Amino acid sequence: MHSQIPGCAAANPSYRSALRAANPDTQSPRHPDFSYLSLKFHHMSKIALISGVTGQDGSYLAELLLEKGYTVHGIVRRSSSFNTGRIDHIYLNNPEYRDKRMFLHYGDLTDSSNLNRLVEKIEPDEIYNLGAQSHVQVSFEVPEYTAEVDAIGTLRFLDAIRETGVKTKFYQASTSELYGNVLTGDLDKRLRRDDLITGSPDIGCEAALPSNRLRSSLTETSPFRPTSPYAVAKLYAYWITVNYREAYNLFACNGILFNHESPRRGETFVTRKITIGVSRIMAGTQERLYLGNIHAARDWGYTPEYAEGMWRMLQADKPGDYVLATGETHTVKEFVDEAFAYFGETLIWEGEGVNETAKLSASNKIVIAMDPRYYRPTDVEFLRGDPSKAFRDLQWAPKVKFKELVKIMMEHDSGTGN
Ligand code: NAP
Ligand code: F7E
Repeated sequence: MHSQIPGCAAANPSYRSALRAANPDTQSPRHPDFSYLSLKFHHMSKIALISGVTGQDGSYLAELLLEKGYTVHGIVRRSSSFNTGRIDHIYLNNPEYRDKRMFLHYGDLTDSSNLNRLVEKIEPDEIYNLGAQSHVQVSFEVPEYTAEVDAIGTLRFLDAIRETGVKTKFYQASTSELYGNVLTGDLDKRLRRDDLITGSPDIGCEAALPSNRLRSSLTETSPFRPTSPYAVAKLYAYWITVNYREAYNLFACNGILFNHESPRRGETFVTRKITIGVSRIMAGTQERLYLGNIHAARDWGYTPEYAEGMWRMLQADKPGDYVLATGETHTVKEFVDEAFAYFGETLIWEGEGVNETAKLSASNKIVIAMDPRYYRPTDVEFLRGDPSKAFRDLQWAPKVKFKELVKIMMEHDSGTGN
């Protein structure tokens, strides 16, 4: 048990100063009296600061950066229960990294002075702003809080960089939710569908993508039309990042990431809810899985590949905004079918709307039903991204597609993987 995160060191002086103290070739440290920082593992490696390090993306990104030799600082929210489960393997249980190349700090995106202090003391080379109230349906319940964290939290971070004058690069976790329903085009008559079809499949990434689908995919130049408090908050964050790049010459990038999933995905997001639910149904420990809008379609990718894309954005010559997506889209219903197919089961779907159900063809047992609680006031019906720009500029292309993704998650959640 620990009541405080080991290594949490708000009162400590600048980490970079400490590194300089250890290296006579660099400037003298401003604060030579650091106390706990072990320099053994510091070779003037790059320093990254990650908000949302305890989340799905933050945990994979931290792993990736540590593998690349970075020193990683993560911001952790105070919680009454442990919330570091996704990073315990690289922090709590890893003496090679813990408080040597990985440090955790209490903090919150609602607290400007905390962010200022962390940026000033850590002087990171790269900041990844992944922290957010990230659940779209929950944002309808807590819209003001979502705006505080997701929109103004981003401004707070950017302003901390400006105020402290720390030279750093900034990654903003933008989202395909910004587009809303522009591809289906039924929410706003001013948008002409033809104008939205801007995919360009002819720049060389056909091998990595299902090229026949790219013509109706969303790119960096497609218009935004957010349809939830979450998406509206992220729209502010997107534009304030662009504005700080232009106004203050900041190296700031928006990663417009389409849905990405993994065994570490939060359990209330639909993919993980399905892989856990189907595993339990097949193990006989759960009767039925209740879902909402199963006709919604998403472009689902594999999170570790997207973490690599985030990093690549900050290594580019110039800052920019990039779509990361697979170019392949499937409905929630198809995800359910594929999850049962992992066990060799097929489903028979019957009914419509809230009365739609699915039964196992072998036993006739109803295993899927709808629950109106999971319908959203407004939902995004169809998303498909075109990552051609990321392929061209960053040589980023996703390898894991839908079927492989479902398999990875099913193996994990059913305990049948290696
Ligand atoms: P996630 O698993 O929900 O993680 C969110 C992280 O933000 C957690 O570490 C959470 O801390 C932290 N957080 C929440 N409120 C905070 C606050 N007030 N101050 C500081 N930290 C706070 O989300 P994810 O899937 O990793 O997504 C990472 C980022 O990418 C988010 O900004 C999300 O909106 C965005 N995004 C995600 C996707 C996707 O498909 N996953 C796609 C596009 C964009 P706790 O662990 O304590 O809750
Ligand atoms: O919903 C439908 C739901 O909650 C996907 C976040 O990471 O990706 C994520 O947002 C779809 C929606 O993800 C259930 O209505 C049906 O149409 O898994 P989700 P999301 O809303 O797409 C984007 C890119 C982000 O930026 C977000 O941070 O599935 N759906 N039945 C359901 N969704 C949930 N959660 N639960 C259901 O029972």
